[in-house]
Amino acid sequence: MTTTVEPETGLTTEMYIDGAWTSAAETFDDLNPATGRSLARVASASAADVDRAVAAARAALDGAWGATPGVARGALLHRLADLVERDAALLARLESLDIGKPAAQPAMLDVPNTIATFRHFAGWADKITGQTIPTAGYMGMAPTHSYTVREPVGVIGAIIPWNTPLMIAAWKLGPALAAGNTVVVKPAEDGPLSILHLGTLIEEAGFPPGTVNIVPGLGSVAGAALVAHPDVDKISFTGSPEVGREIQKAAADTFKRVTLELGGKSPHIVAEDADLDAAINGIAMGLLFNSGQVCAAGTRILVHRSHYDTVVAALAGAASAQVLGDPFDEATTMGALVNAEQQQRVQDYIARGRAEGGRMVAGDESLPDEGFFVRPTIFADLAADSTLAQQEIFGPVGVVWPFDTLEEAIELANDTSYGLAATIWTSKLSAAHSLAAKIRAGAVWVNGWAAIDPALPWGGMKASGIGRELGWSGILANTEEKVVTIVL
Ligand code: TXE
Repeated sequence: MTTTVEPETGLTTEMYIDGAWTSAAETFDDLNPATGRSLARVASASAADVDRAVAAARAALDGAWGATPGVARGALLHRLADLVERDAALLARLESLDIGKPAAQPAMLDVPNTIATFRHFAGWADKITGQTIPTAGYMGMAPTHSYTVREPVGVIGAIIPWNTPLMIAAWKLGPALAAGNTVVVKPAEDGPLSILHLGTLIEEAGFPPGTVNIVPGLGSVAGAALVAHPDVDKISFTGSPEVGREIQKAAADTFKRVTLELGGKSPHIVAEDADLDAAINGIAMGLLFNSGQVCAAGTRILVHRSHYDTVVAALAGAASAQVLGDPFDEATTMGALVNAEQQQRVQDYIARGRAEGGRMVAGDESLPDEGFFVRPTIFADLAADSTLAQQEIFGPVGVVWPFDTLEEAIELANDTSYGLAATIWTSKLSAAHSLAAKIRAGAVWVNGWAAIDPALPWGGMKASGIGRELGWSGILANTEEKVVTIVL
């Protein structure tokens, strides 16, 4: 099979600092995952470029943006949402080109969710309130009138992964800007293009220069410079646990606030009374969407023994039916992985699954001649402590187990270092609530996978990260609380 995606002309590839598009001394190659060929040479920000971006962000905070009232910040976020809506087709195309997603996926999720996120946080911008707190005047102290205010944290470094770049950039920009912060965005090496186009829309919307700066570049250079920078107040990071751990350690030197979203190994529990067709569809989607490169991918599939053979066979069928190829070919249902390293990493995991005694019920079929593809792969009969059962693969690979009792299902579901999300398939309300209470995960979905919404808090327990994004929790994470006490 040959792919038809060709390099584009007219892509935005420079840095956006202090309201101006600027070239960098060095560039890096952004590859097209469907072909393995270069898509664009993109500016690679140096530590000095990051310095300029942080200085611009600080100046905007102390200047025009800091003086912009909530209602005006909300209006700008709405204007940005309008512009994303206007350029929806282009942004979706950029996401498919850069990440390899089948064209229908960014049009269905990434772009609409980005618009919804900016609109949701536009609504919060003039509604960020504190509390009035009664005090008792203990120990002979004078009574006081005390109240809290929520102030912006300051300059926020937003470090973005490549799996859903535009949407995750919006998840960090929306609450940060609504709350009055300024932001320096560091897109991932493999997914800068949609965020750079978003930069042109931020400029067009009329945010004051320096409010949002975008510094594409290498994690070890631009990312590390942002994390170490003494004038950055907070890092909001989505990526691997390894880098998340390094960020938290480095942030300690300057007492930066951190929000970390570090992926997962999320379970599905299919109870005896589940609607099996809905469960099978949801599980297949949770495994195959974005080629499994989803932090909440449901890769640990726990099925009541009475349905085990049916679910294993149905998932094997769904995996084998996937058509891999050019994201712009309408027949394509699954794209490539983002780069050669991810492809190799996932292939190594599959080899490990076989070596550890897994029964491979789907996978191993032919691949397109070029591009970073991996066939969706399902394993049955692997031990619960096997590598594939425990480690985040970030590819279209699922492991299925039977269980006999819900207690056993909970134990298996929680038997992972991660705790981002879990999905329960049951028609019993009481089972849904009692399972939801016992699962250690930041999000529990019942009878639907990945029911995300900008109004709902997002983040993980255990190794899945620290802190929450989105909704009111996103506003809390982007503000500092100050108490003002007037002695009466
Ligand atoms: O992530 P990295 P990678 C997981 C997933 C995947 C694995 C590796 O399992 O297979 O991580 O992916 C920037 N200081 N997730 O290597 O390196 C980097 O430039 C500051 C899960 O791509 O963590 C990019 O912008 N920044 C995840 C971002 O961090 C640094 C999504 C993420 O890259 C840096 C992505 C440094 N020292 C991967 N090093 C999820 N939670 O959904 C790198 N970066």
